[in-house]
Amino acid sequence: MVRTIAASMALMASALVVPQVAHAESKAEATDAIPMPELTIYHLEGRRSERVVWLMEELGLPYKLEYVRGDLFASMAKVRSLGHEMPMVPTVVIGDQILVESGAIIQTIQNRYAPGKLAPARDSKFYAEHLMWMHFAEGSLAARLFSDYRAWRTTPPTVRSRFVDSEAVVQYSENYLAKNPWFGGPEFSSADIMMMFPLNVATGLNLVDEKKFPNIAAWKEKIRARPAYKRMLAAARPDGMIGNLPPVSQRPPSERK
Ligand SMILES: N[C@@H](CCC(=O)N[C@@H](CS)C(=O)NCC(=O)O)C(=O)O
Repeated sequence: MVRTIAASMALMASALVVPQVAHAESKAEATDAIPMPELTIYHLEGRRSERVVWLMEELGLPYKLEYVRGDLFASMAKVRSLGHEMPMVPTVVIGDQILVESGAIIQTIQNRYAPGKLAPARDSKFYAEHLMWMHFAEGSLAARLFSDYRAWRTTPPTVRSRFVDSEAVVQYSENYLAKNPWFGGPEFSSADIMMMFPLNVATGLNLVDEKKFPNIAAWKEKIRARPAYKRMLAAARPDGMIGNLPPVSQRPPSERK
C-alpha cells in the first residue's frame, strides 16, 4: 500500500494525540497524591521486602505486614497462598491488585500516594541520578552479586572476570558516595532504600572486602541511625537475620590495592 506523506503525517499526529487525550482525562495530575487503598506487604525477614516496609515507615503511611516470625518457609507459603503466578518477595497487595518487583512497587507508592517525597526535584540532575541508582540496585548490582555468588560457590575463582563483576559494581557505588552523601545526591531518597539490600549482600556474603569501601560503610552507619530504619527493623526483623546464605570462601584477586 502506498501511503502519502500527508496521510502518514496525519497518522503520526493522531498517534501523538491519543496519549495526550488519555492523560488529560486522568483524574489526578502527576503531582497530586491519590488516596491509598489498604496495602499489605508479604514479607520474608531480612529480604527485599524490607525495602517496602522501610519506605512506608519513612513516609508515615499505613500498611499491613504478613509473615510468620522466624519461619521463612511458612512466610513463603503465605505468599504462595495468594495464587499469584510469580511467588516472590516482596509481593504487595494494593487494593485488589497484586504486585511484585520491589523497585516498581516503591515507585508506584511514591508516585501515587506521596508525590515529591523521598525523591529529588524532577528538574534537578539528581532526579535522574536517583532513578539510575534505583534501577542499578536490582538491574546491575544485585544481578552481578548473585551471579558471582552462584558461580564462586560452585567454582572458587582464581582470576578476575573480564566482565563487570561484584567488585566493579560496588566500586561504582563507592565512587558516587565519595562525591555525594546519598544515592540521590544531597538528600536521602528511595534510591538509598533500594541500594541497602544489595550492598549488605555484597559484604555479608563476602563478595567484596568490606574494608576497601569506607564510603559505603559510613553510608550504612547513617542509614542504621535513621528512626524509620529502626522502626522497620523492629517490625520486619525482630529477631535479627535468619536463614543466612553461607558466604563465599574465596574471591578472585582484587583490582584494588
Ligand atoms: N528483583 C526482585 C527480586 C525478588 C526476589 O528474588 N526476592 C527473593 C527474596 S529477597 C525471593 O523472592 N526469593 C524466593 C525465591 O526466589 O523463591 C525484586 O526486587 O523484588
